[in-house]
Amino acid sequence: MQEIDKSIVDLQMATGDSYTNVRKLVSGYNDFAKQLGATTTEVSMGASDWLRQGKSIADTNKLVQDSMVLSKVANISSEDSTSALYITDLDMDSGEWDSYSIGERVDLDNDGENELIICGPYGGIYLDARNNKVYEFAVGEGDALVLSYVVYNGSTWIMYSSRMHTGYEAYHMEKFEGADNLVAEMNFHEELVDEDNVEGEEKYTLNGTEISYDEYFELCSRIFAAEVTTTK
Ligand SMILES: [Ca+2]
Repeated sequence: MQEIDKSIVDLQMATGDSYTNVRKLVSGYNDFAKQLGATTTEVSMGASDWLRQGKSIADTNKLVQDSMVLSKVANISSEDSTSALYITDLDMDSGEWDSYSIGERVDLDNDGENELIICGPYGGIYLDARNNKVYEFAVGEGDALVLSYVVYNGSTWIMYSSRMHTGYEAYHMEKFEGADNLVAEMNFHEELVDEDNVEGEEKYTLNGTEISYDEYFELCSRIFAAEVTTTK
């Protein structure tokens, strides 16, 4: 109870509001906290950080909810997640095509610890939590860089796909062992031999070397069968 009183004083200072109003706010956080398995103090501390940054109470409540969900899933402290700027920029669960939602936890960089997938436009964002901070591990940046991941040859690979133009598809795969340690890359693509003739012949390339259609088809079949898309 003592801790909660401290958070009330803290929130009062952040909002400049009355004890009664802040008490009401905190009992609301109590419900949030129960749903999320957090403590009311954790939630209140998050809220007072947002309020100090000049957010309204309504915005703060939304932000607290999103960042607490993130921090609980990513297992980081809520104080640190409020300093992660991208959360304020993300449109979470609005149902719009470009909104984001919390996805699976997957070991995307093969180091034995799970990263967090935020599903969203162009494959969303893959987050890595370490040293109590959240890092952007990979992000889908557009139609020419659609993010997904593949479990291939016993490891997880990040994949960027481009399928924007008729007769042209390109795939870039990256394998990490730890988020800072890129250990392998793979590039394969198909393109028109004559780019003005969309009905014409195509050529297929793997890591800079031309391969046959059969080889290309076999490679694509194996990879696409193991691909997990994270666009919602
Ligand atoms: Ca990992």
